[in-house]
Amino acid sequence: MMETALPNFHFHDLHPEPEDFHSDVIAGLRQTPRQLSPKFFYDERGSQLFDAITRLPEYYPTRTEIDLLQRHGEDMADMLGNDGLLFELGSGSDTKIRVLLDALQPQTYAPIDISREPLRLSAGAIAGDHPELEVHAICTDYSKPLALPGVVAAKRRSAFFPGSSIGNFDPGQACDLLRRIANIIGPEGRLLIGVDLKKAPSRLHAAYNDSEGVTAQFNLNLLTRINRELDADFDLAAFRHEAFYNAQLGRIEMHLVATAPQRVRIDGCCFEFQAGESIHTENSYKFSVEEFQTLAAQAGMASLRVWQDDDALFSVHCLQPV
Ligand code: AVI
Repeated sequence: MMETALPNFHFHDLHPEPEDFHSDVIAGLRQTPRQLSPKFFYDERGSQLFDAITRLPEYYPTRTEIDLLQRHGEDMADMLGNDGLLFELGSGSDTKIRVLLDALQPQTYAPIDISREPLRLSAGAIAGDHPELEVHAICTDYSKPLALPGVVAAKRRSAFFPGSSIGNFDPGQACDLLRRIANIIGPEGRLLIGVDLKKAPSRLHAAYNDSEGVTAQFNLNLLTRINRELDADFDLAAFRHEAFYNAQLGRIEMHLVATAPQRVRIDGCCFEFQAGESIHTENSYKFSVEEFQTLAAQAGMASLRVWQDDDALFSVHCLQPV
C-alpha cells in the first residue's frame, strides 16, 4: 500500500498482470472469424475518444444514466444504505460516482481499475474533494478473480458498476463477473449496475455510427495501436468501421472491414486479408429488464429495484446476492 500526501487516500497496487497484447492480437487474428478484444481499445488516445463518444448527441447511455443517478440518487441511497463501503468497478470518468457519493455518503469509497495512473488521479481528486471520505483505490483487473486488501474486506459493502460495461462481456463471462461481485459484497451487500436496454435498432445503430465519425476513429485506433506497439503495418485507409445490431443475439457488433485485399505484417507474422473480410472488435449486449434479471438470477443475484428513464433507453438495477 502506498500512502500519498492526503491522509484519507490510500493506493493499493495489486500489480495486475500486464495484458499480453502481442500474443492476444496474433491469436485473435489467426482465428476464423478474426477477432480482437475490446479491452485493447483503451490506450491514451482510445480513452480520449471514448470520452468524446460519451458526449455525442447520438450516444444516449452516458447522459441517460447520469440523469437517472441525479433523479433517483436518494432512492438508490435508501436501497444501498449509508455509511458503508462502496466499491466501484472500472471507475473511468468520475462524473457518475460524484453524483452517487453526494446521495450515498459512504464511509469508504474503493474504486477498482486496471489503469494505474488514471485511477490514482481520479481517486486522489475525490479524496481531496471529500476529506470526510476514506478512499482506498485498488489497481487490479476486475475481470479476473479478485483478492481484495484486508483493509477493505470487513465492512458492510456495496458496489457500483455503471455504463453498461457488463454488456461488453459475453453472457457466460458476464455471469461469472456478477458472481465474483456477489462474493465481494457478501450476502448483505447490494450492487447498483447500469444496463443498456433493448430498443429500436435505428436508435442503436445511430449510437454506434455517429455522424461525426468518432466511434469509427475509436474502432480504427485499435489498428493504430497495433501498428505503433507491435511494429505492424496496417493501412488504416484500407479498413472501415462497421457497427450493426444483431437482433438474434441482442447485441451491437463492431467490426473493422478490409476494403481491399491486403497483406499485413505484425512483428514478422504475415496476415492476408480478402476485400470484405472483417475483424470483430466488440460486442455490446442490450437487455430487456427481464432478460437482465434472468442473467442476474443465473449469477445468484436478485433484482430488488429497477430505475429507467421515460423513453426506456437505459436502466439501473439494484441487485442483492440470494
Ligand atoms: C464501454 N462500453 C459500455 C461502450 C459500449 O457502448 O458498449 C463502448 C463503446 N463502443 C462503442 N461506443 C461505445
